[in-house]
Amino acid sequence: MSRRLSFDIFCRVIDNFGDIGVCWRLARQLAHHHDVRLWVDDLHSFARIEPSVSTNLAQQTIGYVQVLHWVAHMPLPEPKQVVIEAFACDPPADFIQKMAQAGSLWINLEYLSAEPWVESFHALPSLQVSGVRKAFFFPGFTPRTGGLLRENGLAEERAAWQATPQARALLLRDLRVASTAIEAVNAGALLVMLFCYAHAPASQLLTALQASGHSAVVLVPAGVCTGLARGQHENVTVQEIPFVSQQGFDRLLWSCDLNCIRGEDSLVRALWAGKPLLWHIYPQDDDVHMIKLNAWLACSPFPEMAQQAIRQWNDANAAGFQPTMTQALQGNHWNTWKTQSARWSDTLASQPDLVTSLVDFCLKHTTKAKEP
Ligand code: TRH
Repeated sequence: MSRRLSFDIFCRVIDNFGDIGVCWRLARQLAHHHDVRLWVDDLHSFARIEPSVSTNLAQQTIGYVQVLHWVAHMPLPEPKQVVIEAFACDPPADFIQKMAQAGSLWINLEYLSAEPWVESFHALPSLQVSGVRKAFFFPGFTPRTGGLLRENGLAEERAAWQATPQARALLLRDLRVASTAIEAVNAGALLVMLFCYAHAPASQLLTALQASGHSAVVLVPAGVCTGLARGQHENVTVQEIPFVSQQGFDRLLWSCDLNCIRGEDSLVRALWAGKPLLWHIYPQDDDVHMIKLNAWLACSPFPEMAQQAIRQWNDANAAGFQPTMTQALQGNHWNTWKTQSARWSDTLASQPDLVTSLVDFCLKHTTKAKEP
């Protein structure tokens, strides 16, 4: 058992659920062995993905994580040994001064990218005016990056879940999915998760599913793709479901045959599901996101038809998406996509996970710091 460390994690919710999604997974995993305090500025977004969060408390403990509502002018406690700011979210200036006095190690957890430059920037130190030691920690898809968030025993948990089809039916029933839709899935209809941004060509996806010859049930979390009519579209049922906890979300992804996911955290979770996926990447100015998308596709083993469908799913005009996706869902294209998705999941899971790499790094750089 390695030395116990103490961590502060700062999370500022810019939009959506990815900021808190990543921080909450990180906090929960670190808290298995370490002392963790999570600062969050938006408890309402947090409560959408973690139902045990109380939105009116300044402090609360959830599992083994101490959660602070991060607001302006709050009393500032003594910093922990390691202070992680997620996505350059700027801890308060007075707190940084305290970090300098306490000798804390400061880590900026960066966004996930498969671009090749990430390997050379990962874990680089940078001297701060405050005198605090700061390092940039990059998640990534290769062993020379910080890796991906992955809990111990996740593959076993997924395998046990997938070996129990009744569990999927019960989960769908708990989410109030229509019994006719559950029966269709039990009889072999494709189960599809649709968690994307509003500009995704979702109606083209329905047409592609219709044209591919599969029956399908498409699950859409509340508030997502609000322009897409819920209900029956020929052989495809669009079923709205409520938001669920992160654990419930994982189980949904493990249960689906095709996962349309977005952002950062749900991409990683869909990779761990090992099923074909359509990534709707977070859009950035000047199409910078397409560079990120192409870098990720270049390191993926997905067949060309699937890669093209993913590019077109993200294309501003969605040109050609529907016919490509129809083909990608059929015959050898679909079978190869399924096989390669499972293989890539296993390959990525054989690499060190982000928390293991992060803790190793912190153990090396905190030997002289005070114990928690
Ligand atoms: O919600 P996202 O689009 O979030 C982000 C933010 O926009 C962020 O600013 C941006 O930088 C980043 O994307 C790239 O997508 P993401 O990252 O997949 O986060 C969604 C989280 O919500 C993830 O942790 C899974 C969780 N979730 C649940 O726990 N339950 C649910 O029912 C659903 C639908 C999602």
